[in-house]
Amino acid sequence: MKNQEIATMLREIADFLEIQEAEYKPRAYRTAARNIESLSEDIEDIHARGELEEIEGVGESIGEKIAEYLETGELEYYEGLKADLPVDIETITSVEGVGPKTAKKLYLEVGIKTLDDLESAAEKGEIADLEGFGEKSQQNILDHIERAKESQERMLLGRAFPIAQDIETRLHDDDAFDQVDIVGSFRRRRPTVGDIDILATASVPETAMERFCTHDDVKEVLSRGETKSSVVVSGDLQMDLRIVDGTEYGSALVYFTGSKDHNITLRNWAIDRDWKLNEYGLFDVSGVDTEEDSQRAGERLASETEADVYDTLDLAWIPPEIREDTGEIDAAAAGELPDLVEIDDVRGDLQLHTDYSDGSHSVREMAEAAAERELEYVLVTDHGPHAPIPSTLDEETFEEQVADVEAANEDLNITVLQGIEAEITEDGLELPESWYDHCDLIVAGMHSTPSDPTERIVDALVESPIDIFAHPSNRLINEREPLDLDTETVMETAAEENVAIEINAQPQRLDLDWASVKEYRNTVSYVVSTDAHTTGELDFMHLGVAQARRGWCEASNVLNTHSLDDLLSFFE
Ligand code: DGT
Ligand code: CA
Ligand code: CA
Ligand code: ZN
Repeated sequence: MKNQEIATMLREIADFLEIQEAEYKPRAYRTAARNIESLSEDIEDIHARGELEEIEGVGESIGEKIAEYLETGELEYYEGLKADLPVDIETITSVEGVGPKTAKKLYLEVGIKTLDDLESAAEKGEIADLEGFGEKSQQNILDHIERAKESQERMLLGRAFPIAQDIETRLHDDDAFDQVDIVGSFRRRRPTVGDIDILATASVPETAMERFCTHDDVKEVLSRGETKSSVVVSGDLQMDLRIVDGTEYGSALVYFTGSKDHNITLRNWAIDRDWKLNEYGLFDVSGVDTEEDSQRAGERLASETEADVYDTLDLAWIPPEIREDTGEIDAAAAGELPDLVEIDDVRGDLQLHTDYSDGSHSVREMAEAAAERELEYVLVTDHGPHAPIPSTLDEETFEEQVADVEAANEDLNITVLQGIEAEITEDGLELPESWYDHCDLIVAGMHSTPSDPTERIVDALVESPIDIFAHPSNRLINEREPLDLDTETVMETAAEENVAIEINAQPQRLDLDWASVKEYRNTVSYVVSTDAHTTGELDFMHLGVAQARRGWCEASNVLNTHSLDDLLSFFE
């Protein structure tokens, strides 16, 4: 699947166009990239049907470029832009504070092409001397370069998802493979993944390996062996495949799912019982000479299924999302594992944007798409005044939206609630008084980085009629640090003020982060919201639910698993 690869290319084109000060075009390319990234379908299949231009945000011009790239493996227009400015633009602009225009200047004046060039120039003090830069911006670059480097190594879960799922489906459908599972951090749904680990069984492992390593999507084979191979696929994602014996599949699943810390604690749990646990099985080694170093020494107690392994260890089966060694093994022993929330428990989505602010679709289109996903209610939350984005609601457009929402409620099979994503400013929400009457619920978020974020947020929670506090830390994974918040104070205030805390499902947010979700799950109530800006992004819900699961949440911890009446009565 080349969706991610194409989205990245379109973003680079947008950067180049921004440097040329092209109007509108950069935004058009970014919107197209965003829509392509959230497609669940393979863009090559869409192209095969001749339907590229039916993708939202893809018109004739972008459509033709995608077609050229898919058909020839290259896009002349893009190659031309790169030849004019031979800079690794996406990587350099991933440093917080470095935009496309800065990147151009750094290239023209210092010859910086790569992240490494940028780092060594900053270390040598060459950047401070440039006009318009100075010591402070040089230090800023140094401060943020580490994060940018890490972001090259770890892909967002939501970006890796379609790529990984596509490969999993392909291997499942391939006769050469029997069982196939994605394991590692992907199975645990960590917010970012270093690589994708795949575990499989196959009657003829050589044939399975051959199929895996020679597929069209493989860009590079890093290593190839009889039972283990590593490749890099389209989108620059590394994939490891391990083929194991079917009789040892369960213990291999446990081992390669991890986390490493979970495995260590589990292995010690086995050792305490005179057993040995490894990727080959669970063995009773009480009668075995300690000098014997065979991995399979002793009497095999379990290994075929994961359930067998945990069961034999006298543990309940532990969902992969909570295998992080934060108390799950003791809970499994005591029969006290949480009954984790599931995607099918979710009945509504409480943050989404429309074309009244920075979304791509109308109120009606978003509501219809939510109804197709069997949701019972949605809250429309376009950006209110003072949000630092180009298009926000004003008195006129808000009135229009209220009318649209009413009209949608007349004939759609879903309840559309009127909301807003209000900006938390120095002076609270600053909304026109009449808007409060029109809104069923008010979502508030902060999209700035003041020096006193906790104070501002706490004041707003206390003084304004906020129902849901959105993406609390305002982090962008791999891009922007979280706010320096006193999270405990914010959570306690939210609880006192009856404000729900959002778990935002956007791949780059996943905010509130899962560790805090776990810590405060008995203090506050959560909502999981997609913050969708397109109809396709409504499918991000599963990413948010996965983070709620990592935070040990049951359905009762998540308000949008409730019926509409129960949800609204919480906020009364
Ligand atoms: P990643 O790829 O950095 O996002 O994280 P993981 O968790 O997928 O780690 P990875 O790909 O290095 O290894 C996959 C799994 O294999 C890992 O979750 C647990 C297991 N594993 C790897 N190395 C070790 C180890 O040294 N000790 C133990 N007990 N397990 C390991
Ligand atoms: Ca991995
Ligand atoms: Ca790996
Ligand atoms: Zn927002």
